[in-house]
Amino acid sequence: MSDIQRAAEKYAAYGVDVYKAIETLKNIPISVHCWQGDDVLGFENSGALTGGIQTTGNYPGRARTAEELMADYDFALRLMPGKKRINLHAIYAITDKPVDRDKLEGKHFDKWIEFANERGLGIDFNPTFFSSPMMKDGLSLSSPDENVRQYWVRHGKACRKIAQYIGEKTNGYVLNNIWIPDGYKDVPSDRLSPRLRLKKSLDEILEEKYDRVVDAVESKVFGIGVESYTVGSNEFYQNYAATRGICCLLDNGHYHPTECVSDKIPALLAFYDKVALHVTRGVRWDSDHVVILEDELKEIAKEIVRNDALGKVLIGLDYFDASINRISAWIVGQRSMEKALLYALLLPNDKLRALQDSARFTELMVLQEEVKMLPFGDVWAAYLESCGLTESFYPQVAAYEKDVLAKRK
Ligand code: RNT
Ligand code: ZN
Repeated sequence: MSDIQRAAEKYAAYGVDVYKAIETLKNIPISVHCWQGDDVLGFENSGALTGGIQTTGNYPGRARTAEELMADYDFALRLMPGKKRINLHAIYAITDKPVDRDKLEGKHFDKWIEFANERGLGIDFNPTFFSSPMMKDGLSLSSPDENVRQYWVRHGKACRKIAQYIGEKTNGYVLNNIWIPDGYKDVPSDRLSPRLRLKKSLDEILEEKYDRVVDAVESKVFGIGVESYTVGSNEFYQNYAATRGICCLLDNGHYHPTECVSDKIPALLAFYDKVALHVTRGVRWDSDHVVILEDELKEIAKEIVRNDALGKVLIGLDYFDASINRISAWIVGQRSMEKALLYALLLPNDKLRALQDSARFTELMVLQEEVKMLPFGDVWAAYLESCGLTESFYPQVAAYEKDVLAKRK
C-alpha cells in the first residue's frame, strides 16, 4: 500500500475523503502579491518605501525592472501549487515615461494583463497611497490640504477604472483594495476631522459603479513612525464598509497581538457576503513577516473551510522580506497558506460541530487533539504530486539565484 492509500484509510475512519480535499484545494484561488519580489518599490523610481511600512535586509537579487520582476514572479508561480491570482499595486504600472498616479490608465497594465492571460490567472489591484511626494505630512485621502486630498481622490478613481478595465480584459472580477498610511506619530488633538475627510474622499472615489470591481477597505492599528493614531482604523472601516455595501479587508498583521483574525472572519460572515484577507505574519512590532504554517494560520483556514466560505473569503498574501531569497519567501508563504487550507479540509468538521452542539466538550477536545496526529504530510505530498510538484523546491531556487539573481549588480 502506498503512503497516500494508507493515509486515505486513516482519514476515512473519521469520515474524511482525502481525494475530495485535494480536488477542492486545487480550485481555491490565492492572490499572490507581486511586491515580495522587489521590496515594495515598484517601477516609478521614486526612491524609498514610505508610509509606515518597511522592508529590512539587503539580500542580493532584488527585481529592479518589470522584466526582472515578471521573470522572478513567473519562476515562483511555477513552484506554487493550486490556483493563483496576481496581486498588483498601482506603482507596478509599466509606462514609457513617468505618469502621475492620478493619470494612470488601464493601458499601463496591458503587459500584466497579457502575463496573466497567458497563464490563465486572475488579477487583483491596489491603489498606491504611499511612497509619493504627493503625500503631505504623512496624509493622503485624509489631508486637510484640498489639493493633496483631491489628488489622491483622483488616484483612487483612476484605480477603480483600471480595475474595471483589467476585469474586462481578463474576463473576471478584480478586488480593488484601499489601504492608506495616514496617521500621526504622536498624540493628535483632533481624531475626528481626518476621519470625516477620509469618509468624504472614499465616497467620492466610490461614486462610479463598476460591475467587475470588488471594492475593499483595509484597516490598520499602527505603522512605523505612525504609532499614535491611524485614520483608517478597524471601527472606521467596518462601519464604512457596512454602510456603503463594500467589503472589509482584514490583514492579520494589523491588530493587537492577542486579537485573532480567525475569530473576525465568522463575525463578518454574519453580515457580509464577501470578506477579503491579507495573510501575513505579525512578529512583535512588524506586521509583514513571511507566512509560515503556524497555529493562527490554521485557525484562519478552518474558519474559511468549515463555514462554507470558500467562495466568500478572498484570500490574498501580503508580506515582504528582503533578508532572504525573495523567490523562496514567495513560495514558502503561498505553500503555507495551501497547507493550512488542506489541513482544514481534512478535519472531520461535521463531527466536531455535532459534538459542540450537543455540549460533549470532553469528546470535542479529545477528537480535536486526536486528529492532529493524522498523516497530513502524506496527503500534502500527494497534492503536490497531483500538481506536478514535490516538497523540495529550494535546489531549483538556488540554481536560479546562481544563474540569474546573483548577476544583478
Ligand atoms: C500595509 C498594508 C498594505 C501593504 C500593501 C503593500 O500595512 O498591509 O496592504 O502591505 O498594500
Ligand atoms: Zn495588507
